[in-house]
Amino acid sequence: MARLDFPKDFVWGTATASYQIEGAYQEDGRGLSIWDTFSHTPGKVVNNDNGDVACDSYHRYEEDVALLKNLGVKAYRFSIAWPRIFPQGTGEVNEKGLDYYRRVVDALIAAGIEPCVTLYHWDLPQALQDKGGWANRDTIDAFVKYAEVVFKAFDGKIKQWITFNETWCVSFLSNYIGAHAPGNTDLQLAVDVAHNCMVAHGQAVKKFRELGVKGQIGTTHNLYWYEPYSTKPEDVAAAHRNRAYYNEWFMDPTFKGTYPPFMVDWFREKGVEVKIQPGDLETMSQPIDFIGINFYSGGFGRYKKGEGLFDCEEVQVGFDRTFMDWNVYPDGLYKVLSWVKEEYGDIPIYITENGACYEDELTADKRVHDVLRAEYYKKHFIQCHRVIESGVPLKGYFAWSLLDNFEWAEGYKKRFGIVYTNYETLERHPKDSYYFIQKVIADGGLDV
Ligand code: GCO
Repeated sequence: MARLDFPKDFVWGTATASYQIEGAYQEDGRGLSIWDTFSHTPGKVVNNDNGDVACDSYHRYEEDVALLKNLGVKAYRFSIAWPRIFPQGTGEVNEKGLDYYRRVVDALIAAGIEPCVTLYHWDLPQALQDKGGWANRDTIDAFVKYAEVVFKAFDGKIKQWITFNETWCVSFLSNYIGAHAPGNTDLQLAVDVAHNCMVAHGQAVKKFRELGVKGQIGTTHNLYWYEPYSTKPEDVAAAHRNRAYYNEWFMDPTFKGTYPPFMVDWFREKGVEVKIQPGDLETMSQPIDFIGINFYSGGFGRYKKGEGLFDCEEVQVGFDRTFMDWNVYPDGLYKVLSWVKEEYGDIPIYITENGACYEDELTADKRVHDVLRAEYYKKHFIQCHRVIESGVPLKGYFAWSLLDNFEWAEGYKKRFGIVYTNYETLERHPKDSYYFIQKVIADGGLDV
């Protein structure tokens, strides 16, 4: 048996997002977001579920904070719903919306937990979507205005700020694949959206510096670890394209102020151009204080003409899979974090999401023995430790998620929580994985 101790100042936390947990979708002046529209459109979400009530955290946030406190985390990552602050995306500030987050932030601070705020976790005001959404550059200005209001309202209380959550999902998943709101299927649109979001990120960072807001600012990208199935050049190239679609397409602009040229060429062959205006690349690559990485999975790819967008097919090599059908690839976490350091330097890294979906059963005595989820966490903690030992500046880890919640297009069927949500009574019940993480935090490490 070996003992793995984490650095004393390692930040343990959990994460959630506004639309996934809050509910109260029409309360206190909240405007509608693209997720209200999408989830209220029949056929878009499994079971036609929606976030009208979700976990009702809008009213039960104190219970959630108590769960966090009992878990022993140092930080909690949550997102602010833009349509609560600006119901129409721009215009008058809705103070009642800000008040809700004031209550949450104050409750966290009183419990000794550092609030980590995501400004954009996908709930774009519908009023802005009606004018073209992220494909319209006016949305960039609206975002910066919204960010400014939130920066000023919470300056000094927030340790970590994240501009965007998973720009890949905001762009390609939502505007090319069409699985998420607003549900478009247009590759040019997706590339435009990705670009505009990254410009908006950069402008928000500039505004943050200009205002002298306290705390640190960064962004969160969802990275995957794709490897070539063989050393054949065509397999290596195909797997690289697939990886770059998630990783380099977002990481290069953020850190290098460039797009990967081989991907630009690939898109151009498909008739798609990146529309860069003067100054954009410099704006996108504003220095940031840390990078947030959401990591769930990875895999192996090989060349196959006509397969997907990149002539790359995924090869099954016998990974365990979660209930989302995602490969469990803890080694991939080690590899991707090592790659980030190698490719982008010594930027402090936070895993802003990692976790797993499994089928859970609530026992008569209100327990959930989620052995597979606890094991998933353990395997990934081991890789976190290993990567820190190797010299990668990994500073913290946020488990996705504190509680079962609205899993976007998958509705409520897919549970990611370390706390079970009973959607009928809205009661919360900590699962075994919660107690596992609680012990790791209390012990400052784990025995393996
Ligand atoms: C994402 C989002 C989360 C998801 C989680 C599980 O990564 O897609 O940030 O909101 O719920 O990742 O799919």
